[in-house]
Amino acid sequence: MLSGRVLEGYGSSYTVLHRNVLFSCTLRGKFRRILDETHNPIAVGDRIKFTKLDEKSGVIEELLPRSNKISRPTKWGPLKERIIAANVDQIVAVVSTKEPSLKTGLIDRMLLVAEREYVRSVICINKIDLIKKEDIRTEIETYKNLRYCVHIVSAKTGEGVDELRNTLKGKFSVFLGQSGVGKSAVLNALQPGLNLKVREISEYSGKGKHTTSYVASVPCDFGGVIADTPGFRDFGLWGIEKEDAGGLFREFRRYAGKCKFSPCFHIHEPDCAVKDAYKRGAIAASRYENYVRIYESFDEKDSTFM
Ligand SMILES: Nc1nc2c(ncn2[C@@H]2O[C@H](COP(=O)(O)OP(=O)(O)OP(=O)(O)O)[C@@H](O)[C@H]2O)c(=O)[nH]1
Ligand SMILES: [Zn+2]
Repeated sequence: MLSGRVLEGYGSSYTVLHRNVLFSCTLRGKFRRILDETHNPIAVGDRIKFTKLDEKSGVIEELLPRSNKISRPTKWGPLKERIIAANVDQIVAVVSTKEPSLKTGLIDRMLLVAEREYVRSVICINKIDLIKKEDIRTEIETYKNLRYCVHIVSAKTGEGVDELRNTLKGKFSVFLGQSGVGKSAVLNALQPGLNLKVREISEYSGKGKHTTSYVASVPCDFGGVIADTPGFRDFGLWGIEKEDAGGLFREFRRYAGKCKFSPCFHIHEPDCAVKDAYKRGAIAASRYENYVRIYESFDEKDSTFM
Protein backbone atom coordinates (compact mmCIF):
# COMPACT_ATOMS: atom_id res chain seq x y z
CA MET A 1 0.00 0.00 0.00
CA LEU A 2 1.05 3.58 -0.62
CA SER A 3 0.58 6.48 1.73
CA GLY A 4 -0.84 9.80 0.66
CA ARG A 5 -2.62 12.93 1.73
CA VAL A 6 -6.14 13.88 0.74
CA LEU A 7 -6.26 17.16 -1.19
CA GLU A 8 -9.94 17.23 -1.91
CA GLY A 9 -12.93 15.04 -2.34
CA TYR A 10 -16.38 14.25 -1.28
CA GLY A 11 -18.66 11.25 -0.99
CA SER A 12 -16.82 8.41 -2.62
CA SER A 13 -14.24 10.18 -4.76
CA TYR A 14 -11.03 11.72 -3.44
CA THR A 15 -7.90 13.31 -4.84
CA VAL A 16 -4.84 11.96 -3.08
CA LEU A 17 -1.32 13.30 -3.34
CA HIS A 18 1.47 10.74 -3.23
CA ARG A 19 5.02 11.96 -3.89
CA ASN A 20 3.87 14.80 -6.12
CA VAL A 21 1.56 12.54 -8.13
CA LEU A 22 -2.21 12.91 -7.94
CA PHE A 23 -4.37 9.82 -7.64
CA SER A 24 -8.10 9.67 -8.01
CA CYS A 25 -9.27 7.35 -5.25
CA THR A 26 -12.48 5.70 -4.18
CA LEU A 27 -13.26 4.49 -0.66
CA ARG A 28 -13.21 0.94 0.59
CA GLY A 29 -16.71 -0.04 1.68
CA LYS A 30 -15.83 -0.32 5.38
CA PHE A 31 -15.70 3.48 5.63
CA ARG A 32 -19.42 3.59 5.07
CA ARG A 33 -19.95 2.45 8.64
CA ILE A 34 -18.37 5.67 9.89
CA LEU A 35 -21.04 7.58 7.97
CA ASP A 36 -23.46 6.82 10.80
CA GLU A 37 -21.59 9.24 13.06
CA THR A 38 -19.75 11.47 10.65
CA HIS A 39 -20.96 13.23 7.57
CA ASN A 40 -17.64 12.60 5.82
CA PRO A 41 -15.37 9.75 6.90
CA ILE A 42 -12.40 11.21 5.04
CA ALA A 43 -11.53 14.89 5.05
CA VAL A 44 -9.14 17.21 3.28
CA GLY A 45 -5.73 16.92 4.93
CA ASP A 46 -6.22 13.33 6.03
CA ARG A 47 -3.25 11.01 5.80
CA ILE A 48 -4.32 7.69 4.32
CA LYS A 49 -3.06 4.44 2.87
CA PHE A 50 -4.29 3.34 -0.51
CA THR A 51 -3.96 0.51 -2.98
CA LYS A 52 -2.79 1.63 -6.38
CA LEU A 53 -5.01 0.43 -9.24
CA ASP A 54 -3.09 2.11 -12.05
CA GLU A 55 -0.92 5.19 -12.60
CA LYS A 56 -3.79 7.52 -11.79
CA SER A 57 -6.22 5.75 -9.51
CA GLY A 58 -6.53 3.79 -6.32
CA VAL A 59 -8.69 2.72 -3.39
CA ILE A 60 -8.36 4.25 0.08
CA GLU A 61 -7.90 1.41 2.57
CA GLU A 62 -6.89 3.01 5.81
CA LEU A 63 -7.18 6.31 7.65
CA LEU A 64 -4.09 7.21 9.68
CA PRO A 65 -4.52 8.89 13.08
CA ARG A 66 -5.29 12.62 12.94
CA SER A 67 -3.35 15.17 14.93
CA ASN A 68 -6.39 17.46 14.88
CA LYS A 69 -9.59 18.17 13.01
CA ILE A 70 -11.65 21.24 12.36
CA SER A 71 -15.34 20.34 12.40
CA ARG A 72 -18.75 21.89 12.14
CA PRO A 73 -22.21 20.42 12.55
CA THR A 74 -24.00 19.43 9.37
CA LYS A 75 -26.54 21.95 8.28
CA TRP A 76 -29.08 19.68 6.69
CA GLY A 77 -30.39 16.21 7.42
CA PRO A 78 -29.49 14.34 10.61
CA LEU A 79 -27.16 16.24 12.93
CA LYS A 80 -23.64 14.90 12.41
CA GLU A 81 -20.07 16.02 12.56
CA ARG A 82 -18.78 17.47 9.35
CA ILE A 83 -14.99 17.46 9.25
CA ILE A 84 -13.80 20.46 7.28
CA ALA A 85 -10.11 19.57 7.39
CA ALA A 86 -7.71 17.42 9.37
CA ASN A 87 -4.04 17.64 10.38
CA VAL A 88 -4.00 21.39 9.87
CA ASP A 89 -1.16 23.70 10.92
CA GLN A 90 -3.41 26.70 11.39
CA ILE A 91 -6.83 28.09 10.69
CA VAL A 92 -7.23 31.46 9.04
CA ALA A 93 -10.39 33.13 10.32
CA VAL A 94 -11.29 35.43 7.45
CA VAL A 95 -13.60 38.36 8.14
CA SER A 96 -14.24 41.60 6.31
CA THR A 97 -14.50 45.20 7.44
CA LYS A 98 -17.76 45.69 5.54
CA GLU A 99 -20.10 43.75 3.26
CA PRO A 100 -20.45 41.70 5.44
CA SER A 101 -19.62 43.81 8.49
CA LEU A 102 -16.96 42.82 11.02
CA LYS A 103 -18.47 40.48 13.61
CA THR A 104 -16.23 39.61 16.53
CA GLY A 105 -18.77 36.98 17.62
CA LEU A 106 -17.96 35.00 14.50
CA ILE A 107 -14.22 35.45 15.00
CA ASP A 108 -14.54 34.10 18.53
CA ARG A 109 -16.55 31.09 17.37
CA MET A 110 -13.86 30.21 14.83
CA LEU A 111 -11.11 30.72 17.42
CA LEU A 112 -12.94 28.44 19.85
CA VAL A 113 -12.97 25.55 17.41
CA ALA A 114 -9.23 25.95 16.86
CA GLU A 115 -8.49 26.34 20.59
CA ARG A 116 -10.34 23.12 21.27
CA GLU A 117 -7.94 21.30 18.95
CA TYR A 118 -4.82 23.22 20.08
CA VAL A 119 -4.51 24.58 16.55
CA ARG A 120 -2.93 27.97 15.90
CA SER A 121 -5.27 30.72 14.66
CA VAL A 122 -4.59 33.55 12.27
CA ILE A 123 -7.14 36.34 11.90
CA CYS A 124 -7.37 37.90 8.46
CA ILE A 125 -9.40 41.09 8.18
CA ASN A 126 -10.10 41.67 4.50
CA LYS A 127 -11.52 44.66 2.58
CA ILE A 128 -9.49 47.25 4.48
CA ASP A 129 -9.87 49.44 1.37
CA LEU A 130 -13.48 50.04 2.41
CA ILE A 131 -12.75 51.72 5.78
CA LYS A 132 -10.03 53.48 7.76
CA LYS A 133 -7.88 51.21 9.91
CA GLU A 134 -8.62 53.53 12.82
CA ASP A 135 -12.28 52.44 12.72
CA ILE A 136 -11.39 48.90 13.78
CA ARG A 137 -8.47 49.71 16.09
CA THR A 138 -10.22 48.28 19.16
CA GLU A 139 -10.91 44.95 17.45
CA ILE A 140 -7.35 44.70 16.11
CA GLU A 141 -5.85 45.45 19.51
CA THR A 142 -8.12 43.04 21.34
CA TYR A 143 -6.81 40.11 19.32
CA LYS A 144 -3.21 41.27 19.12
CA ASN A 145 -3.17 41.63 22.91
CA LEU A 146 -4.30 38.01 23.12
CA ARG A 147 -1.29 37.05 20.99
CA TYR A 148 -3.35 36.09 17.98
CA CYS A 149 -1.68 36.73 14.66
CA VAL A 150 -3.73 39.44 12.92
CA HIS A 151 -3.41 40.37 9.24
CA ILE A 152 -5.18 43.33 7.74
CA VAL A 153 -5.48 42.97 4.01
CA SER A 154 -7.25 44.02 0.87
CA ALA A 155 -7.58 41.43 -1.85
CA LYS A 156 -8.58 44.33 -4.07
CA THR A 157 -5.56 46.63 -3.60
CA GLY A 158 -3.07 43.96 -2.52
CA GLU A 159 -2.39 45.66 0.82
CA GLY A 160 -1.06 43.23 3.43
CA VAL A 161 -1.05 40.28 1.05
CA ASP A 162 2.74 39.76 1.13
CA GLU A 163 2.73 39.66 4.92
CA LEU A 164 -0.11 37.14 4.95
CA ARG A 165 1.73 35.01 2.40
CA ASN A 166 4.70 34.88 4.78
CA THR A 167 2.48 33.54 7.55
CA LEU A 168 1.14 30.82 5.26
CA LYS A 169 4.49 29.73 3.82
CA GLY A 170 5.21 26.04 4.32
CA LYS A 171 2.01 25.42 6.27
CA PHE A 172 -1.30 23.68 5.73
CA SER A 173 -3.84 26.40 6.46
CA VAL A 174 -7.60 26.19 6.39
CA PHE A 175 -9.53 29.32 5.45
CA LEU A 176 -12.77 29.75 7.37
CA GLY A 177 -15.20 32.60 7.00
CA GLN A 178 -18.66 33.84 6.39
CA SER A 179 -19.90 33.86 2.85
CA GLY A 180 -18.78 36.98 1.00
CA VAL A 181 -15.85 38.05 3.19
CA GLY A 182 -13.53 37.38 0.26
CA LYS A 183 -11.82 34.05 0.97
CA SER A 184 -11.56 33.24 -2.73
CA ALA A 185 -10.48 36.79 -3.56
CA VAL A 186 -7.71 36.65 -0.92
CA LEU A 187 -6.57 33.29 -2.29
CA ASN A 188 -6.44 34.71 -5.79
CA ALA A 189 -4.35 37.62 -4.50
CA LEU A 190 -1.99 35.26 -2.67
CA GLN A 191 -1.55 33.02 -5.66
CA PRO A 192 -1.87 35.02 -8.89
CA GLY A 193 -3.16 32.91 -11.75
CA LEU A 194 -5.36 30.79 -9.55
CA ASN A 195 -8.57 32.38 -10.87
CA LEU A 196 -11.01 31.02 -8.33
CA LYS A 197 -14.48 32.25 -9.06
CA VAL A 198 -15.32 35.38 -7.10
CA ARG A 199 -18.96 36.20 -6.88
CA GLU A 200 -20.37 39.67 -7.37
CA ILE A 201 -21.60 41.03 -4.06
CA SER A 202 -25.09 41.55 -5.52
CA GLU A 203 -25.38 37.80 -5.98
CA TYR A 204 -25.23 37.34 -2.21
CA SER A 205 -28.83 38.31 -1.59
CA GLY A 206 -30.00 34.70 -1.59
CA LYS A 207 -29.61 33.02 1.78
CA GLY A 208 -26.92 30.40 2.05
CA LYS A 209 -25.67 30.88 -1.48
CA HIS A 210 -21.97 30.61 -1.92
CA THR A 211 -19.40 30.22 -4.63
CA THR A 212 -17.15 27.68 -2.98
CA SER A 213 -19.32 24.65 -2.44
CA TYR A 214 -16.82 22.11 -1.16
CA VAL A 215 -13.44 22.09 0.53
CA ALA A 216 -10.60 22.24 -1.96
CA SER A 217 -6.88 22.39 -1.30
CA VAL A 218 -4.77 24.81 -3.23
CA PRO A 219 -1.06 23.98 -3.31
CA CYS A 220 0.62 27.38 -3.53
CA ASP A 221 3.74 28.31 -5.49
CA PHE A 222 5.19 30.01 -2.41
CA GLY A 223 5.14 26.68 -0.57
CA GLY A 224 2.19 25.74 1.56
CA VAL A 225 -1.28 24.43 1.00
CA ILE A 226 -4.49 26.32 1.63
CA ALA A 227 -7.88 24.68 2.07
CA ASP A 228 -10.64 26.95 0.80
CA THR A 229 -13.92 26.10 2.48
CA PRO A 230 -17.54 26.95 1.74
CA GLY A 231 -18.66 30.20 3.31
CA PHE A 232 -21.19 30.00 6.10
CA ARG A 233 -23.83 32.24 7.57
CA ASP A 234 -23.47 31.07 11.18
CA PHE A 235 -20.53 29.17 12.51
CA GLY A 236 -21.90 26.16 14.38
CA LEU A 237 -19.78 24.70 17.15
CA TRP A 238 -19.17 20.98 17.07
CA GLY A 239 -17.91 18.96 20.01
CA ILE A 240 -17.89 21.89 22.41
CA GLU A 241 -20.01 21.61 25.53
CA LYS A 242 -21.53 24.59 27.26
CA GLU A 243 -19.29 23.94 30.27
CA ASP A 244 -16.13 24.02 28.14
CA ALA A 245 -16.72 27.30 26.34
CA GLY A 246 -15.15 29.49 29.04
CA GLY A 247 -11.94 27.48 29.12
CA LEU A 248 -11.54 28.00 25.39
CA PHE A 249 -11.34 31.77 25.78
CA ARG A 250 -7.60 31.87 26.36
CA GLU A 251 -7.55 34.96 28.60
CA PHE A 252 -10.18 33.43 30.91
CA ARG A 253 -7.83 30.61 31.86
CA ARG A 254 -5.71 32.94 33.95
CA TYR A 255 -8.67 33.30 36.31
CA ALA A 256 -9.42 29.60 36.50
CA GLY A 257 -9.88 28.61 40.12
CA LYS A 258 -10.13 32.20 41.32
CA CYS A 259 -13.92 32.39 41.20
CA LYS A 260 -15.84 31.82 44.44
CA PHE A 261 -17.94 29.05 42.96
CA SER A 262 -16.60 25.91 41.41
CA PRO A 263 -17.54 25.27 38.74
CA CYS A 264 -18.24 28.87 37.81
CA PHE A 265 -19.66 29.71 34.40
CA HIS A 266 -18.91 33.41 34.87
CA ILE A 267 -22.49 34.47 34.20
CA HIS A 268 -24.67 35.00 37.28
CA GLU A 269 -22.33 33.74 39.99
CA PRO A 270 -21.21 36.24 42.64
CA ASP A 271 -17.48 36.90 43.21
CA CYS A 272 -16.55 35.73 39.75
CA ALA A 273 -12.94 36.49 38.82
CA VAL A 274 -13.71 36.55 35.09
CA LYS A 275 -16.62 38.95 35.46
CA ASP A 276 -14.54 41.17 37.74
CA ALA A 277 -11.77 41.23 35.15
CA TYR A 278 -14.32 42.22 32.50
CA LYS A 279 -15.72 44.97 34.71
CA ARG A 280 -12.33 46.54 35.31
CA GLY A 281 -11.36 46.20 31.65
CA ALA A 282 -8.76 43.44 32.01
CA ILE A 283 -10.88 41.28 29.72
CA ALA A 284 -12.09 43.01 26.54
CA ALA A 285 -15.80 43.81 26.62
CA SER A 286 -16.45 42.19 23.24
CA ARG A 287 -14.78 38.95 24.33
CA TYR A 288 -16.78 38.60 27.54
CA GLU A 289 -20.02 39.60 25.83
CA ASN A 290 -19.41 37.14 23.00
CA TYR A 291 -18.74 34.47 25.61
CA VAL A 292 -22.09 35.16 27.28
CA ARG A 293 -23.83 35.01 23.92
CA ILE A 294 -22.18 31.71 23.05
CA TYR A 295 -22.92 30.28 26.50
CA GLU A 296 -26.56 31.25 26.25
CA SER A 297 -26.86 29.97 22.70
CA PHE A 298 -26.36 26.43 23.98
CA ASP A 299 -29.80 26.63 25.59
CA GLU A 300 -31.51 27.92 22.51
CA LYS A 301 -33.27 25.69 20.07
CA ASP A 302 -30.92 24.71 17.25
CA SER A 303 -28.04 26.25 19.17
CA THR A 304 -25.56 24.16 17.24
CA PHE A 305 -26.47 26.12 14.15
CA MET A 306 -25.73 29.50 15.67
N1 LIG B 1 -13.76 46.22 -1.75
C1 LIG B 1 -13.32 44.96 -1.67
N2 LIG B 1 -14.10 43.95 -2.10
C2 LIG B 1 -13.63 42.68 -2.00
C3 LIG B 1 -12.35 42.40 -1.46
N3 LIG B 1 -12.18 41.06 -1.47
C4 LIG B 1 -13.30 40.53 -2.00
N4 LIG B 1 -14.18 41.49 -2.33
C5 LIG B 1 -15.52 41.30 -2.92
O1 LIG B 1 -16.31 40.55 -2.01
C6 LIG B 1 -17.18 39.66 -2.71
C7 LIG B 1 -17.04 38.23 -2.20
O2 LIG B 1 -15.76 37.72 -2.51
P1 LIG B 1 -15.46 36.14 -2.56
O3 LIG B 1 -14.00 35.99 -2.69
O4 LIG B 1 -16.33 35.46 -3.55
O5 LIG B 1 -15.95 35.71 -1.10
P2 LIG B 1 -15.86 34.27 -0.40
O6 LIG B 1 -15.57 34.51 1.03
O7 LIG B 1 -14.92 33.39 -1.11
O8 LIG B 1 -17.33 33.75 -0.57
P3 LIG B 1 -17.86 32.22 -0.50
O9 LIG B 1 -17.24 31.47 -1.63
O10 LIG B 1 -19.33 32.36 -0.61
O11 LIG B 1 -17.45 31.69 0.82
C8 LIG B 1 -16.84 39.85 -4.20
O12 LIG B 1 -17.77 40.72 -4.76
C9 LIG B 1 -15.47 40.47 -4.18
O13 LIG B 1 -15.23 41.27 -5.31
C10 LIG B 1 -11.54 43.51 -1.02
O14 LIG B 1 -10.42 43.38 -0.53
N5 LIG B 1 -12.09 44.75 -1.15
ZN1 LIG C 1 -16.41 32.86 37.29
